[in-house]
Amino acid sequence: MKLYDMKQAPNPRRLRMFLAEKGIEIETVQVDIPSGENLSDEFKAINPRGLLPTLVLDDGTVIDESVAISRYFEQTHPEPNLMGTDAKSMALIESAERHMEFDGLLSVAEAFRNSNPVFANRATQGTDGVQAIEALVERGRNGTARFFASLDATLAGSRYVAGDTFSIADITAFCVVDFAKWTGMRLGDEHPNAQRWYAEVSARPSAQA
Ligand SMILES: N[C@@H](CCC(=O)N[C@@H](CS)C(=O)NCC(=O)O)C(=O)O
Repeated sequence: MKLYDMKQAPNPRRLRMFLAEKGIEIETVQVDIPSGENLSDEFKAINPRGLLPTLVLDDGTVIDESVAISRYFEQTHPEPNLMGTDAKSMALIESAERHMEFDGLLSVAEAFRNSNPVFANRATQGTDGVQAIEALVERGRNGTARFFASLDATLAGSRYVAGDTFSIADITAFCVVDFAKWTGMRLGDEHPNAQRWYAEVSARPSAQA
């Protein structure tokens, strides 16, 4: 089994955190996104979408999408549970995870991709020749600010993002908050609940993965 990874990138990071929580160690191959290694013929022969993380099983099966790969490992290594144990908790965790991804990760990515000169001609992940659009930087930053506010509101009522139990939704949210720093955006004094949660998640060994 082999995991194609990039140490600094947010989606591979959330998968590494997930694996670290479960104590799973697998061989990783670093693929350099800024230099375009993920767009090379060699990598696209493995994953034509050019995206990380990508997992290749021993039988040659290729799985991409961090949540799908996480689902695979949730099945093979059920403990500790990170994706729910029954119909209700599984649905609530998946709902929260999607909120973190669609409201948070996509907003930060929009601000980041359209402002970083490295990606001026690669504004869409996994492709070449897509021009950045300056107006999307502000839209992404506004979305990030809304995400911070809603994360804080969620965490006013619960210890973790999807209730009382640490889950994949916390991993996504945590990686989004750190990714936002690349755009100069951070949780502030107006987000005390998110700050309390962030300090707690930062102290988990998996935060170093
Ligand atoms: N929805 C995908 C997103 C994967 C993704 O966008 N990965 C980024 C790294 S964070 C990537 O591979 N970017 C390649 C590029 O920028 O060309 C997932 O959850 O795995």
